[in-house]
Amino acid sequence: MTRTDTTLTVEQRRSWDERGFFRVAGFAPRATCDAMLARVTDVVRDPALAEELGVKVVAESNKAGDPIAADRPEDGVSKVFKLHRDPVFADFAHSAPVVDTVAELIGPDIDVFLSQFIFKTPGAWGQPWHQDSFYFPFEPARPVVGVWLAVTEATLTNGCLHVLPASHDEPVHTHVPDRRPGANYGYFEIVDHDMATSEPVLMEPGDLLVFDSHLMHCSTDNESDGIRAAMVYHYAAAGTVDHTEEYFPTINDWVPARRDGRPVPPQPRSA
Ligand SMILES: O=C(O)CCC(=O)C(=O)O
Repeated sequence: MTRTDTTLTVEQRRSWDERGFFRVAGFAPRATCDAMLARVTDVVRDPALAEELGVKVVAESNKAGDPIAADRPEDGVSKVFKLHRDPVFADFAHSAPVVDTVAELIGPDIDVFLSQFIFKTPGAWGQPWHQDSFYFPFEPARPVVGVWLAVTEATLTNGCLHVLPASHDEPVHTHVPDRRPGANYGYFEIVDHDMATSEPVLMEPGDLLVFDSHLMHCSTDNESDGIRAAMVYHYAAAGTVDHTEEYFPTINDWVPARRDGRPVPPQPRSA
């Protein structure tokens, strides 16, 4: 389902160390991306299925006043969280190419603790500049690794990611609530740092961005007439202590992903 060469290249390692991220072109086949989009669409169209899976569906605030067709509720959805126990998403999250790559950056035993499908339909807001570790009050605090799979192409027009190379060396900055009135759930932004040297990350379906949780990144609004979808997972070391509940209701769900040098097979939600 995915590429099988997981040892980091010299260039990937250098980019990770010096810039805080690397991109893997053609990591997953188009069929994997299409299966994810089809499955998450089924989930948001079926509230009973969404409840059974225990996912969290978040509305797109910038389309709050728009008419959304009853048979296309996904047009009004921003993100769907907690998908990583569903087989379509778990198969990817636990696959050897993914967990072996992430293990090179964290250590041999890792858990996947967060997943989100981002619809980014036409008119949807981008996510302002932030560091993912702002959301992760963990012990140890790092390393935490995000993997961002392009489900569709990501372009300057449809709201690709932008990253600030080398910002993974920054501490976690103060984040203020997204200043747009009625901003999307969970959107906070960094306003005390110069982002002038940022770079867009243009992606084709199946490309993967692997990034450090201190890397400053954002995405722009979708100004195109097509969807810009992505599936994002986060991983940390097994045994990490998660203090999120002490600050806000958690959407984290810790699942062993790799032990003893091997992927841990996906576990059903009731396990
Ligand atoms: O894909 C996007 O639009 C934003 C995603 C993002 O910033 C994140 O996953 O932390």
